[in-house]
Amino acid sequence: MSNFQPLPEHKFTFGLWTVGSVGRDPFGGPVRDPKSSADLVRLLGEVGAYGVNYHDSDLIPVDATPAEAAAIKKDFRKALDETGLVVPMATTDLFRDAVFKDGAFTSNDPKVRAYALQKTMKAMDLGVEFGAKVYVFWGGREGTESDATKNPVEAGKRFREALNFLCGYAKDQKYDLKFALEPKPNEPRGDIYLATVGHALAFINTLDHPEMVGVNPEVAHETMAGLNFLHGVAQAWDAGKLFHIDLNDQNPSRYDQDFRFGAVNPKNAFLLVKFLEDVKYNGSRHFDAHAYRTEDYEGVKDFARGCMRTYLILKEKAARWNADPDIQALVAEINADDGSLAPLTGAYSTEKAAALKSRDLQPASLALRGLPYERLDQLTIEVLLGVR
Ligand code: GLT
Ligand code: MN
Ligand code: MN
Repeated sequence: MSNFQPLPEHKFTFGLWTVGSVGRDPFGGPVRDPKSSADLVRLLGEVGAYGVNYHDSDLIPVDATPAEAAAIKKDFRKALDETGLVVPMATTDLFRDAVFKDGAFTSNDPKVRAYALQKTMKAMDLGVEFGAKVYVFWGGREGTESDATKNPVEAGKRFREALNFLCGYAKDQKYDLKFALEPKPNEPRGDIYLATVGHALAFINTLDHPEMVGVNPEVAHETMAGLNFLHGVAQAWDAGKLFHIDLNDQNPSRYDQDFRFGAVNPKNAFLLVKFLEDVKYNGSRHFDAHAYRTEDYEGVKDFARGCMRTYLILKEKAARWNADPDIQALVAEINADDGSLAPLTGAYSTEKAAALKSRDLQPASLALRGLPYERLDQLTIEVLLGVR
C-alpha cells in the first residue's frame, strides 16, 4: 500500500488565497495573521504541494510601489527556488475592489470595463513572468441582483468582447497561455452570468478563438447549483475543454463553503477522482478550498495535507475498483453487446434507416431484463468503506 505521499507527478496545487485565507467571513474578521506570499510558498512546500497559483493582488497589493513590488517578487522567486514549487495558473482579482461592485467585463460603465481589461493584461504579464500556462477567469462580480439593472444579452456581448480582446493580447505577446472560464451560479452577486459548466461551454463556441478557451469547473459551484459535478466535468472533457479543475467540497443549498476535498461527499469525490484518473487528465489538481475558520496555521497544514491525502486514497480505491473481478464482471454484464444491431446503427445511411425502421426490436422483452445496479453500487460503497 502506498503511503499517500504527494509527489510532483500528482500536480497538486493551491492558490495563495486558499492557504493564505485569514478566515474572514461576512460576519467576522480575521482569525489568523496574514502570511507573506513567500511564507505561504514555504508552507505549501512543507506539506508537499507541487504548485501555487495566485491572483495579481494576492502577490502584489494594488497600492504597492514599484520598489515594493520588485521586493515581493524577489522573495517569492526565492521561495519557489527553495521549495521547487511551480506556478501553473494565474488569475485576476476582478471582484475585491469597490470599482468592480457592478462587475468588471460586464459592468454598465465602459470605463470600468476598460480598467478591467487593463488590470487583466497586467495580471497576465505577472502570471507569465512566473511560468503560468493556464489563465483563469472567475467572474464573481459579473452578474446582477436585479435584472432591471443590466441587459443580459448586452452583458454576454461585453464578456465576449473582453475575452476576444484578451485572447488577442495573449497572441500578440506570444504567451503560451490557455484561458479557463470558471462558472458559478451566485455569490457574491445575486446571480452570476455563465452560471454553470454548460453555460460556459456553449459561450466558448461564440468566441473569436475558441481553441484558446476552456473551463475550470469547481465542485462547490456546480453543487451550489444543484447539479451533478461529474456530468459537467465529463462533458467538458469530451469537448476537449477541461483545462483546469477546482477541487473542494460543498453541502448543497448552502453558502459557498469551499471545504476540504472529499469532506462532505466522499462517494462523489471518489467517482470524480476515478474519472480524472481513468481518462488520464493531466492538468493541475487545484484545491480551491479553505481551512475551517477554527484553525490556526497548523490546522491550515492539516487541511492542505488532507486534500491531497484524500485524493490519493481515492485514487488507490479507484485502482482497486478497476481491478475487482466481481465489479468488472458486473461492468461487463451491464455493457454486454452481442453486436447483432451494429449493422443497423452507428453512422447514418439511408439503407440502415430503412432496415432499422422495419425491424421488430421487441421492446417488451428488452424491458424485462434486470440491471444489477444495486449490486454494483453496493460493491462501490464497500470499496470505499474499505472492506474490499
Ligand atoms: C475566489 C473564488 C474561487 C475562484 C478564485 C479565482 S477566487 O476565491 O471563490 O472559486 O476560483 O478567482
Ligand atoms: Mn468556491
Ligand atoms: Mn474556484
